[in-house]
Amino acid sequence: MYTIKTFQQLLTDKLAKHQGTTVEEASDKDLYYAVASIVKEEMNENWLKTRQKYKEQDERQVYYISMEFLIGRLMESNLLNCGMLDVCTDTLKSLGRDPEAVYNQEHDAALGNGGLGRLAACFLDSIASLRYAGHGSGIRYRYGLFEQRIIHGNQVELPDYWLKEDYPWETRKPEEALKVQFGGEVHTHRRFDGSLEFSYNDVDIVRAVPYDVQVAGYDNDVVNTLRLWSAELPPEDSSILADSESKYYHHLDHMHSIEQISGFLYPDDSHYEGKELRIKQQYFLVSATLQNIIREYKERHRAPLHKLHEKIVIQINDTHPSLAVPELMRILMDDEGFSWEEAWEVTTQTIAYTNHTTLSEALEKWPVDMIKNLLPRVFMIIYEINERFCKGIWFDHPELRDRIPEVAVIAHDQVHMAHLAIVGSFSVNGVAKLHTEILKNKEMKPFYDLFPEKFNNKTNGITHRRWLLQVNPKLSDVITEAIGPQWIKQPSKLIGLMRYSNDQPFLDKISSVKQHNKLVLAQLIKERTGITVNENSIFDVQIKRLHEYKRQLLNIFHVIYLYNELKDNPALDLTPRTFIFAAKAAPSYHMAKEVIKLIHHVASVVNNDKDIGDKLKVIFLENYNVSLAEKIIPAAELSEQISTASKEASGTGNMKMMMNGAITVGTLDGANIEIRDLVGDPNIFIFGLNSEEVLDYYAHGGYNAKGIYHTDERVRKIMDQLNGGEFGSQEIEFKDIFYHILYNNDPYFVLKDFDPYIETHELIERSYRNQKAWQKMSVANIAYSGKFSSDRTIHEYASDIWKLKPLK
Ligand code: OX2
Repeated sequence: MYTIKTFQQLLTDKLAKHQGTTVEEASDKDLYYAVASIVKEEMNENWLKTRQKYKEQDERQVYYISMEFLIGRLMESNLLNCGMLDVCTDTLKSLGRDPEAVYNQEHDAALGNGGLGRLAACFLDSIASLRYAGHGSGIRYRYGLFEQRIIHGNQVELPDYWLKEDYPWETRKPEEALKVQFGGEVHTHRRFDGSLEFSYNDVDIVRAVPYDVQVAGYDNDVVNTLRLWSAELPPEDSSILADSESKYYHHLDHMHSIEQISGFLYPDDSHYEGKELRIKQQYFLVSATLQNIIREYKERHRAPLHKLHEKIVIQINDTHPSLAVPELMRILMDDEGFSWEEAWEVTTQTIAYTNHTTLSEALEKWPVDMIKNLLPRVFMIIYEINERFCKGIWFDHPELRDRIPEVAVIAHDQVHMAHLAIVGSFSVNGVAKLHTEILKNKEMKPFYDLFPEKFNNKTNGITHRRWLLQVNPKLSDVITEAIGPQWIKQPSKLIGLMRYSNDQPFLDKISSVKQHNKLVLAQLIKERTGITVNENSIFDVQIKRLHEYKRQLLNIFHVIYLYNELKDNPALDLTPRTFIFAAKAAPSYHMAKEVIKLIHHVASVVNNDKDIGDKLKVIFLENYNVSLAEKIIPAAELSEQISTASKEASGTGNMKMMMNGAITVGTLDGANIEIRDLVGDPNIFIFGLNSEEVLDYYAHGGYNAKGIYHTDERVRKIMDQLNGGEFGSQEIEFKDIFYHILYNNDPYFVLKDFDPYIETHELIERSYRNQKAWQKMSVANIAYSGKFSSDRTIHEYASDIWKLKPLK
C-alpha cells in the first residue's frame, strides 16, 4: 500500500531515471509516462503469477475473440483496479499538479465502433475482477476509429493515429509471432489408409506479432491478457533479396499491403462492408488466435488435443470471427492429423457464438469467389460443412427440407457467416431477452427448430467499476456512505439504496452530486463549443452511434416542436432543457450524416434566437468516444433510448446512464424492457410502438406516413420546415430526410411515434417539476442498476456457457 509520501518518492525516481527530469520540470506527458510505468510494474508481478497459476491449475479457460475492443483510456481504470487511484491523484495534487491534465494525456484507444467493442472491454474487466481465466484476442489497428470534426455542420473524418506516441500499456512479444497463410494452391494426396492429406503451395505468409495489454482485476491480484495482433512481413521473406530496383519497389509494395491488414478499423457499426481487406483482417485474427490457443494448450495442459474442448472454450463476438469454425477444423485435420469427424466433434464443442443484431444490413455474407481465392483450403472446409449440414437436414429432418435454402451456409454464391457460426458452435446467445426471443422465433427460427439446445440469452452489462466508481466518484461516495462499500464487489447490493428513497437528506445528497456533475459538464460544453448552458435546465442526453434506427431524428423533431411552440407562445411555461447529442456516423452513411447536419442547423437557429434565451439549448459534442462518454454520463438526467422497437439488440448506454441516476425515456426495445421490469413503470418513461406492432406493420407493408403528415399539423409544420430550408441556408438542405420519410414510408416509424413521444416528454416535464419525486426515481434507477453490471453477465456466461470456475 502506498502513501502520498512513498508514491511521491517513486514518481520522483521514475522521472529522474526514465525521463531525466524533476517533478517541477516535468510536463504532464512526462508525468503520465512515469505514472504508467509505475502501474505497469505494479501489475507485472501479478501478471506473471496469474499466468503461472493458470498453468499449474490446468483448469478450463476462455478465449474471447473480437474484431473490436473499445478500451478507451487505461490509466485511471488500471490505477483503480490496482488500488492506487486515490493515492496517485492525491500525490499529483500535493505536488501542485492537475491529475486530470495528467490522465488526459492518454490517447483513447478506439479499437472499436460502439456497443459491441465496448462490451468486449467491459467483459475483460469483469472476467479479471471475478478471477476467471479469460483472454481477449483482437487486432492492433494502427488507426482506430476516425476522429470526427464538424465543419459547417458536416462531419469530416480524420485518421486516428493513436500510436504516434509510445503506448505504455502494451508489450511487444516478437518471440511469440506466428505465421498466417493466404492464397496459394491446395494439393491433395491419398495416404496409405485411404484418407486424404492436404498441403499448400505458393502461399503468401503474413507474420502475426502479438502485443499484450494487461487486464487487471479489481483488488484481487489477477492480471489477465488482451492480446492484440499486428500484421508484419516475415523477416525471412525471400522477396527481400532485391537484386534490382523494380524488385525492391515491389517488395515495399508487398510489405505495405501486408501491414494494411492491421492498418485500420472499419468504421461501420452494425453495418457490413464486403471489402476484401476486411475478410483478410478477420482471417488474420482468427488464424493467429487459434494457432496461439493450440500452442498454449500444449504448454499448459497435459491432456491430448482431442480433449481441447474440455479445457478451452472460444467465444466469438458476433460473426466477425466465425472463420474460427473452418480454421480450427483446418488446423486439427491438416496440422494435427485429425479425421473430419474428430475435428468436427472438437470444433463444435469448443466454439460459442454471440449474436448482436438482427438488422439485415449487418449480416455478413461473403462472395464465394472471394473466399475461394483468398483462402482456398478454408473454403474447401466451408463447402464440406455446408454439404454435410444440408444432407443432414434432408435425411434427418424431412419436415425442414424446403427450408434448406434459407439455412444453408452457402447459398446464392455467398457464404452466410451467421449460419456458419450457428452450425459450427455449441451455443448461440442473444444479448437481451427480447433480442433472443426474436432470434428464436423469427430471424433464426429454422435453426432454433433444428438446435433448440444451442440457443440462450445473456443480457449485456457494463463494468460498474469504470462506469460508476471511476467516472462518478462523488456519487460513489454518497452510495458507500449509505450502504457501505460491499456494492463495489457485489453490485447487486446497490438495491440497499431503496431503503433511502424517502430519506430527504440522502435525496439531497444525490441531487447535489448531480448538480455538481452538471456544472462540470456545463464547463466542458462552454470550453468546447463556447455555449453557456443553463445548469438548472434538464440535461437530456442522447449519445451513441448515429443510425436511423436509433432515431436521433425523433429527438430533434421534439426540439423543433418545442421551438415552434415557444415561438408561437413566448410566455409558455416550459422547464428549460439542454439537449445534448454526441454521435459519429459511418463515413459512407448518407442519411446519418444528414441527421448530424440537421442537428447542427437546428442548434444554430435555436441557440441564437433571443426569444428563446436559455429555455432551450442544443449541444452537439464533437468526436464522441469513451472519454467523452465518461464526462457526459455522470451529468445526464434524462437518457434517450428511443430506437424503433425490435431494432436495438440490447443497448448498453441505457445501463450506464441508469447507473448514474438518469431516468430513461425509451421504447420497449432491447434491454430497456429489462430496465422497466426492474424499476417498474413509475420510474421510467416508456412510449411508442412495441416490437410486435412494428413487426406487424412490416409484415403488412408499413404504416401510412403520409397520412400522419396530412393530419398532424405539428408534424406537417416540422416536415415543411425541413423541406422549405428553414433550418438551413439553402432550400434544398434537408429534402433527403423529407423525401425519405414520406416516400420511403418511414421505415423507422418516426412520424408514427412522434405523438406519443411528445406526450411522454410533457409528462417528463411535469415530473421534473417535482424534484423530490424525481430524486426518488433517480435513486430507484441507481438501486436497480446492479443487475446490469457486466459481473452478472460474466457470471452467467461462465456458469452456463463456459463452465469456468474462478481461480483459487
Ligand atoms: C451492438 C448492438 O447494436 C447493441 O444493441 C448492443 O448493445 C451491442 O452490440 C452489444 O451487444 N454491432 N454493434 C452491435 O451489434 C453489431 C453487429
